[in-house]
Amino acid sequence: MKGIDLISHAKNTWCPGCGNFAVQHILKDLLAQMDGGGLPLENVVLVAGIGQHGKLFDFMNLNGFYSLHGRTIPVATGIKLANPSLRVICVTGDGDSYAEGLDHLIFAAKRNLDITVLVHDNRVYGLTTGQFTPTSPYGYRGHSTPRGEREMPLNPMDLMLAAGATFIGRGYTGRRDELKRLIREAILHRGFSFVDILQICSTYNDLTAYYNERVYAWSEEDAGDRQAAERKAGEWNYSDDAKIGLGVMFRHTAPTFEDAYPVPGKMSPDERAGWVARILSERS
Ligand SMILES: Cc1ncc(C[n+]2csc(CCOP(=O)(O)OP(=O)(O)O)c2C)c(N)n1
Ligand SMILES: [Mg+2]
Repeated sequence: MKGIDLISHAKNTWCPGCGNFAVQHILKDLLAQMDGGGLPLENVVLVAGIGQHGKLFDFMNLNGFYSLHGRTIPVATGIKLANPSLRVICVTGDGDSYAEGLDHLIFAAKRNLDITVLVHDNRVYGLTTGQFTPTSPYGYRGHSTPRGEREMPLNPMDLMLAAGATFIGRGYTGRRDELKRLIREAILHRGFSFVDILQICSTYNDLTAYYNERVYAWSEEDAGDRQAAERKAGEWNYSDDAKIGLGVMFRHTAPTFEDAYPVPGKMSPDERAGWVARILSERS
């Protein structure tokens, strides 16, 4: 993989101003830097969901898997367990992970599976042209809510804290340097790392002014304190004067799923079948 351009030659079809560009370029820069700093590109696997965000898979030259809608995490789980030495990064959408694939997100966090989940949270179904998602703002008007959304948004930060994620952060594509640092730390974290990336959908949900007025950087001194994290998670209550904190909200060290169920690295298919048979026979 050395020496190749991480941006692929596939024709880019994102709208001008789409937040996905920021994430793409941050990943490109970060992974190139990390390649020279102990994380070889050939050990990185990108797993994409289905949506505008999922096109990242086409637009980057990385090893990976273009999965089904809502199914990045089951695919990432299989990859990680088959070869725990790989760094597995899921790029997923708010529809992908907070609607269709929500159960996978919760249980991967609970297991503390050592993967990174980056949610491109544009708070809308972008690819399918503007239907509401679990994080769409109250009152959001789109094709499926012409009179305005009448449910309050899901709070992914509360959810991930309750589920047991050991690294929880929130970034904003309008604050690129901070977002880059956050994604870097998430990738380096050992255990389940989750970043909710606030990004606009320039066609269906342009919240640029709303975010720019409200975002600020959290103090991270108390990132290991669960009660402080609970307070931070609940701080953005979606009222007009609410502030939106950015950065690492919670960070905690705990045994990973792979620590609890050590999976040998390289094995032939026959060796692996024998290994699984041995485990199953232990039950009787
Ligand atoms: C099982 C399944 N259900 C529905 C769809 C249709 N579908 C494709 S993308 C998408 C929504 C994508 O929204 P999100 O995950 O927020 O991604 P975005 O386009 O906003 O990046 C839907 C409903 C599908 N492809 N597969
Ligand atoms: Mg979306």
